[in-house]
Amino acid sequence: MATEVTPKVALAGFRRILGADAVLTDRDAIAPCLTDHRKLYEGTALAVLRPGSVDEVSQLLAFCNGTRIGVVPQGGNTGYCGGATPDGSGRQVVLSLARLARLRSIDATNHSMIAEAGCILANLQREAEAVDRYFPLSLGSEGSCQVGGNLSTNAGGLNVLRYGMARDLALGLEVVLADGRVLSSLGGLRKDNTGYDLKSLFIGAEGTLGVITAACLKLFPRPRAVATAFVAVRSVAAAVDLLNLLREASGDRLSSFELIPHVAIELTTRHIPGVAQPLAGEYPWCVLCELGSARAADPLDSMLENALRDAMDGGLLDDAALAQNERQRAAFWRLRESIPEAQRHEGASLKHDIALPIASLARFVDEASAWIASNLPEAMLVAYGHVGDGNLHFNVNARAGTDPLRLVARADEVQRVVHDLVASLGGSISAEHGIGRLKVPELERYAPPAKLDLMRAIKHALDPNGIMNPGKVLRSA
Ligand code: FAD
Ligand code: 2HG
Ligand code: ZN
Repeated sequence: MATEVTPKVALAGFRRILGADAVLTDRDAIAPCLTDHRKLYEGTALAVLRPGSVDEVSQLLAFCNGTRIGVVPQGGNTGYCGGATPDGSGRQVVLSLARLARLRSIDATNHSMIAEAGCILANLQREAEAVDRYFPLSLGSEGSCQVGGNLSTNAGGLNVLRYGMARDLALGLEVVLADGRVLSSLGGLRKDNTGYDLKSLFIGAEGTLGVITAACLKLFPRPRAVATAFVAVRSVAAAVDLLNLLREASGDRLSSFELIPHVAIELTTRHIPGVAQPLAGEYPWCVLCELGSARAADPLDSMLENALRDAMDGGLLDDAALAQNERQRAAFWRLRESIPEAQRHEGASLKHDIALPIASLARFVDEASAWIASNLPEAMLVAYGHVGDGNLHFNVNARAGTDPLRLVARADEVQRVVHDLVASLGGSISAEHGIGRLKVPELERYAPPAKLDLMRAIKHALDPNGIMNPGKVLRSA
C-alpha cells in the first residue's frame, strides 16, 4: 500500500535506514548536488542521501517506492543533460553513490574487475594498470565522473573507435530495482545466452529504471607501443579519408581520431595555461590521432609516419607533427581535452552532441556551418569531436564580450535546424551525452513512435510508480 508521507516522516525513515550522518539537509552542504555541471538547472530535494552499502540502497528504494518519493541517482554530477538534478517539487531525493566506491575485485586472468558504482573513472584506470591491464574508457571528466554515471549515460569518449562505449565494456551489473530488489550479474562471463540481456536495459537509462550499484568491467592488455600525431587535414572530407587510410595501414590499431578546428586551438591556447600551438602554421581543420598496440615491438611510429606521408602525397594533409615523447603526446591530449573548458571561458555555448554516418559528416559540416555563418554571423562555431565514431560536438559559442543572452534566445531555432539536418542524414540527436532532462522534447520529436511506446512500456514494467529519476529521458506519466 502506498502512503505519501510528510517530509518529517520521510527524513525519519531515511535516518532510520542510513543513520543521521548520511542524510544531508544543510542548504549549503547540498547546494552543489542541486544544480548540474552546466548550470542549466537548479532543483530542490528533501535530502541528499549517501548510502554506504547495496543493502542500504535497497532499503531506501523500497521506502521511496512505498512513499512515492522520487529518487535522482547522482554520480560525479558531470553530465551534460541535467539528468542528475532534482526538479523543484521538493518531493525528490538525490541518491549519491559517492560512498559506494570499493573495487571489489580485479582478475587479471579473466581480464575483468568488479567496481562499485561510485568509483571515480581515473582511479579504475590506475587500478587496472597496477595489475598490468588496461581499462580504456577515457573522458575529459575522468577525474570526477563515476563508473556508475558512465554506464548510466553509456559514455563514449576518446577510445570508442577501438574499444567501444561504456556498454561494450560491461560484462555484468548489480542493480537495485525500484522496489528494492537486487539484480546481479557480476560473474564475469563473456558468454551467457540465458534469455534477455537485462543489464543492457540499465546502461544508458540515466537512472530511470534502477540504481546501478556495481559493475563487472572488461580489461584489456596494456598498450605498450603508442604513436600519436597532430595533423592538419585539407577538409573534413579529407579527415574521413585519412581515418580510413589509417585504419587500413595500421591493421586497425587506430584507437583515437579526433577532429579539432582552428578555432578550438585558438580558444585553448588563449584560455588554458600551458596549452601551445602544436603546428607552426594555421589550418582550418586538424586531427589528433593515435595508434596503440599491446606489442612493445610494434613499429607504430614508422607505421604512422609512412601512412601520413602517403596521405600527404594523396593531397589529404598539409602538415603533421608526430609526438616525439610522452610529454609531447600529453601536450596534444591536453589541448584536445581542454576544449570544453576553453569554450566555457569564452562564453555561453549551444551544444549539439550528434552522430552521423561517417560518409555524411562532410556534407553535414558544410551545410550546417553555412547556415550558422549566414544566420548567426556574430557567433563562433566550435565543431569538434570523435569523428572516428561519427560523433561531432557541433557547438555554437558566444564570443567573449558579446551578450550571451542574444545567442541563448536563438537556441531553439538553431537546435531545430541542426537536428533536422542530422535526422535527414540518418544521424542521432544524442551520440554520447544522453537525454536527461534537456532533450526529452527532442527525443519525442525524433524517435520512432514504436521505440517510444516500447520505452514507456519498459519504464512502466520496471518502475510502475514512476519513482526513478522522474521526468528524465521520458516525460513523467
Ligand atoms: P552524473 O552526471 O552524476 O549522472 C549522469 C546520469 O546518470 C544522471 O541521469 C544520473 O541520474 C545517472 N546516474 C549516475 N549514477 C548512477 C547510478 N549509479 N545508477 C543509476 N543512474 C545513475 N561524456 C562522454 O560520453 N564523452 C566525453 O568525451 C565526455 N567528456 C566530458 C568532458 C568534460 C570536461 C565534462 C564536464 C563532461 C564530459 N562528458 C563526456 C559528460 C559526462 O562526464 C559523462 O556523461 C559521464 O558519464 C557522467 O558521469 P557522472 O558520474 O558525472 O554522472
Ligand atoms: C568532449 O568530447 C566532451 O570533450 C564534451 O564530450 C563536449 O563540451 C562538449 O560539447
Ligand atoms: Zn565528447
